[in-house]
Amino acid sequence: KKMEHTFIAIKPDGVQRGLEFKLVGIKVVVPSKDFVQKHYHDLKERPFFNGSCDFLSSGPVIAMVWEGEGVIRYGRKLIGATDPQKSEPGTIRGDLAVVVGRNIIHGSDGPVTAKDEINLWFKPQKLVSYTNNAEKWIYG
Ligand code: YYY
Ligand code: MG
Repeated sequence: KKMEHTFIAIKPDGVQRGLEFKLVGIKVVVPSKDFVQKHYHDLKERPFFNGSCDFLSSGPVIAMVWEGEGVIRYGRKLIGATDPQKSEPGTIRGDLAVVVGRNIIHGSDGPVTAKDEINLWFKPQKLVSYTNNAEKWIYG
């Protein structure tokens, strides 16, 4: 089979018109076990720590930084409860995952972890800073 690759880019008009929240960083990586142990360091005493680290380092991860008022809390709301069995329909985990050990997506749980996780996953110069022209309509 001849596999192809294509390059897709959201152009500036799509970026400016698209979303409530702003994507300011994105990359695809296969993180090492050592790296994800840092990511999950708060959980190192928990029985599922090793399994969660094995899983998160088992393949490509799409890592993103989103920006906006309330984005940490809203992100968690969109993602749903840790256990997909307890996530509401309409949430990402509620709709797309079944068990806690394969719950499809991560989101920082508060401002301190968000800052630490962004620092761990992204070099500051890899994040962009720009003004969305719709901001005055979104934020008033
Ligand atoms: O922030 P969140 O991902 O919703 O849950 P955490 O309590 O931070 O746990 C991180 C990760 O660990 C979770 O997404 C799946 C896994 N895990 C587990 O396998 N079993 C548990 N009882 C709790 C968490
Ligand atoms: Mg967490």
